[in-house]
Amino acid sequence: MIDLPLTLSPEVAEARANGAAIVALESTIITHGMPFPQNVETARRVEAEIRAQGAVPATIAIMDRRIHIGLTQAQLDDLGQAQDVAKLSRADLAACLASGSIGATTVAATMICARLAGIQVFATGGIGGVHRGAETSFDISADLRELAETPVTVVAAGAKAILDLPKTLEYLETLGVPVIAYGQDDFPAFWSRASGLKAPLRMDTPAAIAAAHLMRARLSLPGGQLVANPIPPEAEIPRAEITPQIEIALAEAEAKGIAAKAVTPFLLQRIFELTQGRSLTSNIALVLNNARLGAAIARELAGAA
Ligand code: PSU
Ligand code: MN
Repeated sequence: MIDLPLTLSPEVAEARANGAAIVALESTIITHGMPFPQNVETARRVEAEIRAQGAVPATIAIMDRRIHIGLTQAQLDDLGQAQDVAKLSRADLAACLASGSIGATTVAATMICARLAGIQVFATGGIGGVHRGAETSFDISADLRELAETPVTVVAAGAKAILDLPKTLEYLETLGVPVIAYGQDDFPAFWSRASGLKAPLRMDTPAAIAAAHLMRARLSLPGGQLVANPIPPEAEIPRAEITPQIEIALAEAEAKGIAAKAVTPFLLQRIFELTQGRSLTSNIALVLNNARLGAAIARELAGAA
């Protein structure tokens, strides 16, 4: 057997042994996606929500040359306040583990770690995608290719409207990634329920999503599924209201020459400031909503196993 550098929390280890429902969670949203202390508070609330729904949360981060699957309260607190934590995607994961530094996992790296730990469902806020201007910058998130490679069902609120959503959908189609809108036809746009773009697939129940996940495995199709779960109506910022703030943030990023890994955190932070915190309130609501759906899908998969 290969000796993997995996450390499962006692709760996750027990759930694994019992075949119980587990939902993976990323840590970049904690270190780079939200300010302290809302980041740690949200991480705790998301874990509590998953437990309340009858599943076990597994927040993933890199510490002490190990992939930690399930963090203690103290580890979450440390991560939420630590400075200069590396943002890890597929390209950085092994180097971070080998060097012994602390790392937060993006959607791509969390999918890799979840698969290694035998976890099939992962809930987050939004995935990375094709950035606006990608035709010159070539900025396309590694999250997209990971969805094509690694068999984990990812629940997100669509892709952030800071991205080029039509190109993101085209690229996912090229990669053969199922994009499933949950309970509506429109592909959701993170802070807003509607993007004006129809998602390629629509499913209305966790059972349908779990069945499709299992069928992909039976067909030996590599890659996962993207479940795009619209933000709850009471928490959404309608597209017309958020669009001007997005445009300002994008123009600033361009003027400052922000590139590569810094783009997404910069835009999230600026939109937080420009909306006087409203984008963060929405972000928290949609992550909790995704955690609930992720737990329901994980329960279906556990029942089917
Ligand atoms: N969505 C959020 N907050 C975040 C991210 C997404 O609401 O912090 C993070 C995720 O970890 C995602 C990453 O994988 O941003 C994408 O970064 P990039 O665009 O550099 O690939
Ligand atoms: Mn990028």
